[in-house]
Amino acid sequence: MNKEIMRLYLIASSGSFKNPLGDLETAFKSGVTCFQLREKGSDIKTGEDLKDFAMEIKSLCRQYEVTFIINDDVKLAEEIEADGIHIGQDDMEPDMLPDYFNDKIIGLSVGSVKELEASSLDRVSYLGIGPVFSTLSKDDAGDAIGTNGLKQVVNRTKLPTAAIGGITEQNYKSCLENNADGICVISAITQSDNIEQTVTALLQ
Ligand code: TZP
Ligand code: MG
Repeated sequence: MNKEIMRLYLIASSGSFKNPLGDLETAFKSGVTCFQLREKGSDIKTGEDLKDFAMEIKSLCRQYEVTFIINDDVKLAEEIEADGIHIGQDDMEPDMLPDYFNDKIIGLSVGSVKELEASSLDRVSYLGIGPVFSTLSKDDAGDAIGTNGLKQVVNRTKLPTAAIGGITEQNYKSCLENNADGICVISAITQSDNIEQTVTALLQ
């Protein structure tokens, strides 16, 4: 997998934006390189609604050459033929994913060197590492590992890496300076008043 896909990785759910498709289009047009649909929270889409929404995002992703990843939902990822799937430490083991994903991108969350060493990485394409800084976007994210924790994991893997958790315009460079291939954000972009400006800043 091309490491450049990790450069600016956005995660959002259908409820993250006031105008989801319009705001996503702005983000993609401005230079987001990878998008993960992570349908969590109070106001979520399910069933056909979710599938239709995911198909609309897929066509936007194709238009702007953004890689499209589905969080956790194996069935949805297969149905809409997403580019890949992202799984956490508490989800299905990467080895247990159906053969369908053999030629797809498989992302895994890792929070420490210990977790990295305990993970089965044969089928894993990239790592999401964090939370680097404290975050309000994920209840069970765990303690922040800091840029030191990030560096320790990054330096022990050859896989492409994206730093995640509490990343902002102010601190993103410290993640890249510690050798992460890219940054992965939710709130920095979903809560921005000017998505184009924020994306541009995160790409400097
Ligand atoms: N996994 C680890 S931290 C996190 C996820 C999904 C949330 C990141 O959100 P934010 O708003 O960029 O801190
Ligand atoms: Mg998960």
